[in-house]
Amino acid sequence: MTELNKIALKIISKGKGILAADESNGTMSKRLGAVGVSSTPENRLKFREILFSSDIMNECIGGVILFDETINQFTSSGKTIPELISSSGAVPGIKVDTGAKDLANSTKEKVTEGLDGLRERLKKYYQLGARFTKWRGVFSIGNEKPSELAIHSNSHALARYSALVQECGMVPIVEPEVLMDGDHSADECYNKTSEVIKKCFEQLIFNKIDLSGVILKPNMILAGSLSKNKISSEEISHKTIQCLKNSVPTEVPGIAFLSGGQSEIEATENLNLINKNNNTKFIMTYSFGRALQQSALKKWSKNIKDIEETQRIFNHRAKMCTSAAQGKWSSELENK
Ligand code: 5MM
Repeated sequence: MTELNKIALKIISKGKGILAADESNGTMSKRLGAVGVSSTPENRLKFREILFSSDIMNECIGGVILFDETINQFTSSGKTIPELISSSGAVPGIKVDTGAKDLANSTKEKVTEGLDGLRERLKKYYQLGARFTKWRGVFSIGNEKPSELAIHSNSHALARYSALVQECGMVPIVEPEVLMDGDHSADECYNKTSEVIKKCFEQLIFNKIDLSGVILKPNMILAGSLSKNKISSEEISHKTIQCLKNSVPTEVPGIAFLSGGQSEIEATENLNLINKNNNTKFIMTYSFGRALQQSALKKWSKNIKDIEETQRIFNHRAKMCTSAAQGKWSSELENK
């Protein structure tokens, strides 16, 4: 077992999942603005510190993805944020891409940037305590999209990123997100997601990546958010498993899904069925942002001094997601 494989397994084994708290300041300002809290570095830290110091971290959260601002901040008692996360038994991680920018010669498609100077930034993050990283390529479906150009450009970047991350002794999370925006069918999502994931692994293999030290963070296979032909959770689980079985090399230890705009319950129920029906060797868990934080953020915004109630809500959500990562979730458990 390689060191990288050990780190990957520590993050995703035993029903543990990943808390994606790597919202850039722009996204975090939208999230905080939507609940009427001003987006200052202090407020962003306050909310995140409440989550990272929750009781449930030890039982459910194997890794936390941070944004550059947060990995450099200190807790109220003077610890660094990576120290706080490590003290709960979770692995600190860091988002290292610098965002999705317009892809030249495409029709409004995106390419994720951040390769320039990455080797040096990675060394700094390693010293700060990070042991895994994240890079997100984003694709939309519709009007000949995603184009071959967008798929090629983003998978090439994901592979070059992964090589640099492994060189620095960290596990890369490879996140090719096919967005659910649009009126496409679940089958279109299946076809496009398969094409994107296959291309990513083709590039990862070409770049000699140790696949046992990689975590894939994909979308689930869903009909577009505006589609009139939604499919059931049971169908979502079968299509998602099939897609991954056909496109992910077996050396990859695990898959940690993004929630992508699904509600907390939808994302949990779908993950649960994916695990119940999982006939692969991949660990299937979560790397949720919104589906772990939404309710806690809403509650916190009502009274930002009420740490206990915010943590109670976050603890419950994380527990539900971990039950789902073991195929043990039920709606009764949700409402207990
Ligand atoms: C937490 O949000 C991340 C994106 O932040 P920026 O868009 O500000 O860079 C995002 O990559 C996230 O990690 C994944 O999309 C998963 O989050 P969701 O909310 O889809 O589960």
